Amino acid sequence: MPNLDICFSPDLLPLYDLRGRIAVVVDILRATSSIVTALAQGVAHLVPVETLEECRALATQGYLTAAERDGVQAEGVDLGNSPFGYLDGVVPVQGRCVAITTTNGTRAMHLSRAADEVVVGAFLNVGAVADFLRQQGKDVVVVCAGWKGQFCLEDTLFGGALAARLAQDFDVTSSDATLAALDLWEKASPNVAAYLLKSAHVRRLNRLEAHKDMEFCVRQDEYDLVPVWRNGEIVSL
Ligand code: 3SL
Repeated sequence: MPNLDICFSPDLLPLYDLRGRIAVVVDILRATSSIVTALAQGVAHLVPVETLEECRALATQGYLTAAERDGVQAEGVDLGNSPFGYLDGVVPVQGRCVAITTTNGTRAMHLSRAADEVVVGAFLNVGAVADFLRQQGKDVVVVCAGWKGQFCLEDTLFGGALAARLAQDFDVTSSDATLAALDLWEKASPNVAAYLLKSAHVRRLNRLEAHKDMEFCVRQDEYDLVPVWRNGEIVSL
């Protein structure tokens, strides 16, 4: 039976061997939720880059640019990191390609490159990701983007939700990290939005008046798509 493990922070990745495994990178608030939403709204592909300079440079190749630092949209780009940037129609996104850089989410993706496959996970597509992982039958590591190396409740909850859905098909009991995430999910799942009100990131987003983003990002199974990062591009399978 394949194993499902959880890495609580990208800074812990040196302790994990991702080779031969699938990495599910998750940054519920908000990078991976925004990436899933972008693809659902018809974005052709996204290129996750590490620096603002790389992101802005891709504009010359026709890319829309999306960039966030410390929760705020960077200067001189088309979009920030809110999923509503892809939904509100202010910037038409259908058929466009997007260069994206965020404080933690795109960093976690780059640090997960050793995996056989890098999958983008969010509550918005958790069921589709679970189905994909079942089909692949490989060991999985959920890579939580966290916040500047620190543990985050919301990404851990996603790990617990995914483990709960895969409990029949994967070993979800060998890793204490997965067991902890499952326990947390059991406590929070009756009302994820209410549970997350106490989290550091929700308090941070509320200060930025982005509370509706959190309410959107905790919706489960909104989109039936599995984004994978292949050949430098995040595409929907
Ligand atoms: O760090 C990130 O990748 C972002 O998702 C953080 S924020 O939600 O835009 O503040």
